[in-house]
Amino acid sequence: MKKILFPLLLLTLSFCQEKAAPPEPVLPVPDARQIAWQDLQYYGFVHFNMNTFSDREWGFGDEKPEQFNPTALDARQWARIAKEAGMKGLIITAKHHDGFVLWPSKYTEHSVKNSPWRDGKGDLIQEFVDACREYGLKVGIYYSPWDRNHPDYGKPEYITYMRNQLTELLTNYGEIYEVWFDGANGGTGWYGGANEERKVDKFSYYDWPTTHELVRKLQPGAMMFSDAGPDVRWVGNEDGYAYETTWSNLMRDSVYAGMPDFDKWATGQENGTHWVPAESDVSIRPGWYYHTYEDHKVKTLPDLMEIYYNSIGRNSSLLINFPVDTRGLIHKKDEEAILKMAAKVKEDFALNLSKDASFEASADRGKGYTADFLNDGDFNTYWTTPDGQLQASVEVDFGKTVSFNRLLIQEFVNLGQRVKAFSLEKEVNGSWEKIAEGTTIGYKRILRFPDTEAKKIRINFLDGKGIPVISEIGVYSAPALLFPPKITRTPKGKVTIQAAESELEVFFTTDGSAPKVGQNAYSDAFDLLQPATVQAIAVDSKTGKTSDPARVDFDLAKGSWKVISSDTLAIRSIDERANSYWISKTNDLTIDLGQEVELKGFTYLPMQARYPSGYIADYSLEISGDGKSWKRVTQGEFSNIQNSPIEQIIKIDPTKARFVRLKALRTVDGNAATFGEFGVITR
Ligand code: FUL
Repeated sequence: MKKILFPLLLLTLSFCQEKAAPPEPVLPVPDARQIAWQDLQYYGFVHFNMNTFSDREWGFGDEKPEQFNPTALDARQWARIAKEAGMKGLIITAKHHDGFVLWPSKYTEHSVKNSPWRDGKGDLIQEFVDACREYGLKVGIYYSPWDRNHPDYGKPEYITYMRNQLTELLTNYGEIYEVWFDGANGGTGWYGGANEERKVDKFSYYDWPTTHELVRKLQPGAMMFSDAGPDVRWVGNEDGYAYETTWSNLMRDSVYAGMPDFDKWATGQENGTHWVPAESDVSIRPGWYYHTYEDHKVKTLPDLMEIYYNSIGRNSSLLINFPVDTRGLIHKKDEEAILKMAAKVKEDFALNLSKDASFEASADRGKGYTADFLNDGDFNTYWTTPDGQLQASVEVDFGKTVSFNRLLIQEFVNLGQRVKAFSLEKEVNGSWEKIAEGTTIGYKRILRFPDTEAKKIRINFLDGKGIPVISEIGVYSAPALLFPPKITRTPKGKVTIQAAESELEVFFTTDGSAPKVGQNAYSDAFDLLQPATVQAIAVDSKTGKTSDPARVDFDLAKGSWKVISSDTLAIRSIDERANSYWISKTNDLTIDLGQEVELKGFTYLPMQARYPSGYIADYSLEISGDGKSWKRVTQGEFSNIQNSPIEQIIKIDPTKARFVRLKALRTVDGNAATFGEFGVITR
């Protein structure tokens, strides 16, 4: 009888036990608006406005409303794609730096109301809002304070104009979740025909406090974004990457939108005075606006997964941009890319291995704050320690050996961001072995590490601004990213094959046959001086799954070539690096191939930089046996190079040559010819 009574007594006692007192917050803490927003995590940007039609990134302000003329605009297509990609909202460029507005504002003629689109009766903000509501997406508005069209820009009158327009946007379209204020200001502009440079004092000119008050009054739930917040801040780059150490705390009074040295504030500060979390913004292509010439530069799945882990996995939200095209639609390639990313994220986090594991902490605060709240799937319940106990650890027992490669941790940041250092260990024969470590956690931190196996792991909270207050801990096994491996060759002929993830095995061929699992495994870089086709596949040995094959047709290695030029930078035209380029003042490139070859053609890769110039439009190719007397063997045009600056492949009748010269007879923009990479075809 006693045997039963004692545990019963204990059980009754523990039920009667009062919930322990919650920990004190560590300031600053998010407000209700920020708490609601932080859960969104992932949403989309739509850059679609006058620049789409002027093919620019920053319009000058002198564009004409007639230029704005999408042929098949469908905001529902944008909303469908965003929804399918798992996004929670969309933000549209209602007005960009060129001043053109997407709604029939009564304060300007520089608007869709004077464009041919929908016979001037259209309201794109309304169409956008309707589409978002239909798909259950939140609506955000980007509004550029810099306005290169407005005659009053720089004067107090313009601030009234800006507030009038914000009032239209924030009154007429229902609930807005984020208002995005861009910090850019390049000075020059059309400004109603003045064509001059107008520099404003970015700190004082806009009188931000009054504008913020207006936004708060009209849209109390809206988060305001800028470099300086007040509610959400820029991450300081346009790569979509937050930092290993990312604080949501910011010394907000020391920053303002568009300040020149914002980078040094972008990580947030441990002792920041205000809660202003980071948002990472990035475009799915190099440009924010659509340019046909970037159709071949849509980010790959490995690129997008890096962005995901380096933003959402580092205490930041993620804002991915779609440069909507001149039809008014998201390009097929961009759609495919984002949906692949969404599917991969789903796959990586399909199963939380710690869902049924048992959690035990080295210390807890008592009832209501025990370690079993760490895997209950509820962000609002948490584990924490007694006051003063900054260091503590949590053991997770899976009950059986599991394999994993991701750790996801969420701090209950509603009580402030605290953790400064933590580590992950696994138990190996009774002792602990370190797997990974991190600094800040914040709303969400995801650590990635090579596949590892354990029955028990331990997370150590090593240092913090206060006691650890942790909402959730998840453990996952993300399948390897099966993307075709990257095959590259140095000018000297060393070939490297790299899979998207280090765990994958790579098999390759150089004889034109298809690569097969188990045959010819790649381990180290190898020499390949002569023309050959390299093909490779990546294989996940755990699942046996393989990637699509990668294939590169190499011709002669360039190690013994010489560029004949007094400009030492000319070597960049044959350095096998796609992102380097050479500007030739003489509009040609002359190469000594080091030996006589049978020439069957050549390749020209235009420069690949974000703001290119000097693409060759019309060319000629000359050859020589001695470098003195030259013969033209072909000439022609690189068709459509402006819109599609991919590698140009030109075949000729076979001829012997030791020296070759590619001449630009005309460049697309009239600037000096540029050479991304030049190669010969001898196969
Ligand atoms: C920048 C702007 O200058 C770009 O054009 C783009 O809108 C990006 C999101 O913000 O500051």
